[in-house]
Amino acid sequence: MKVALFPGSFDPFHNGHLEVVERAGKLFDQVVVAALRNPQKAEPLFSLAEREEMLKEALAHLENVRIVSVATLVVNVAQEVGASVIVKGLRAVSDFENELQMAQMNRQLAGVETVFIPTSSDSSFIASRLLREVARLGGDVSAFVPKAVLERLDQRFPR
Ligand code: COD
Repeated sequence: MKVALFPGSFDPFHNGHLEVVERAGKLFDQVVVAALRNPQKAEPLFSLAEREEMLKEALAHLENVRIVSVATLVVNVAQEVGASVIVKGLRAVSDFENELQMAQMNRQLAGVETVFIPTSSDSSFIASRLLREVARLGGDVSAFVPKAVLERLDQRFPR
């Protein structure tokens, strides 16, 4: 069975992420979506437990997808869940340099390959950072996030 790992901060999970999971689900037997702590980012808006809950609700319609949340190295998670491939989304050339470096490091560390899924133009501009900012300032992000995420954002930032 070919298992792929899709790791991210998912703070919050949005429709760009969803597109990557749905497309990866067609390429692999199982996709494990892992919410992780990105050590290079500031304190997250949602806790790991909250992000895991939102992921479970937003991805409940996909049979070959499972969710984990962990605070460790991506390659450790890949080994734990039996994934031989890491899936990443690519939005723009600006993503590439950093993603290439991580792919090379993860391959050196554990022999895990990385597969890049280029985003569609419909979702390439969506970024968790922008969604947090728009929601915090009272803007409407309903077009960019699954219902489960919108509900949590509305609770956090009542409009
Ligand atoms: N459309 C499609 N894909 C998208 C979009 C979009 N609009 N936005 C983001 N994505 C993709 C990203 O390209 C990324 O592949 C994935 O979705 C997750 O994105 P984020 O922003 O939620 O997550 P990041 O980039 O903060 O997550 C980074 C990791 C948590 C994977 C990284 O920090 C990490 O590996 N951390 C663990 C520690 C570790 O192993 N470090 C060593 C790395 S070599």
